[in-house]
Amino acid sequence: MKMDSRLILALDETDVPKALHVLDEVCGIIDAVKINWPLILSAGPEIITTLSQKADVICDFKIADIPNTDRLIIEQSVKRGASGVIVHAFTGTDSLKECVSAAGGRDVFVVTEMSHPGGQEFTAKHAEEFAAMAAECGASGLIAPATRPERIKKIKESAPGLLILSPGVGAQGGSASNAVLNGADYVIVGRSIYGSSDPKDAAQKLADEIKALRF
Ligand code: 3DU
Repeated sequence: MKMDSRLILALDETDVPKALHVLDEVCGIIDAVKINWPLILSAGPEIITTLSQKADVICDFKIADIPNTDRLIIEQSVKRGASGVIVHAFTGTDSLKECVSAAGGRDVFVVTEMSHPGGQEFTAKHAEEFAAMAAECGASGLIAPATRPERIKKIKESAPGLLILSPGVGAQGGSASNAVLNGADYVIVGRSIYGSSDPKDAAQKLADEIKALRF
């Protein structure tokens, strides 16, 4: 995945023509597009291939199963054009190792502490362990909450060298700058871009905000 704007679009728009239009508008700005069940269930899995012709696609299926099922899901995602997948860590080391193996060099990003308030009830208690396990299993990176930027820093310390992708910017209340200043390598933004009346302008403003931090 390129590291240019450090912006990843979460394309949870379920109106398929609108989703395609949004991606066309912003694909020159974003580094990748992340898709989740809402768009897959609306458009069908062919959408992975369609989008992969325009941008790197990260399939956010939050895979959390036994190793064999994890492998089957990842193989199908990769076959359709995914360049990365998002998986849960609570399933344990064997599942996570199988995810990395099945991805065959594509990126595996591991959820640590989730960004919504409920993320503090369970995921926060194990986030550092999840991060260390992700590093041990050969994952590419971690998902850590832009809504709690101080936690990004802590989670990153548990797995130095792994990429940090942070959702929770905008609609969930987090700030792109705070996330990046606390260690996020990329921010993941959905509604603030695809729900905007001018998605291109919204994406450009976020890209400019991140660029102004001067790396
Ligand atoms: O809140 P937004 O509309 O910017 O979308 C955020 C996206 O990131 C959405 O697809 C959601 O499922 C995903 N995500 C989180 O928001 C928080 C997490 O901890 C993990 C994934």
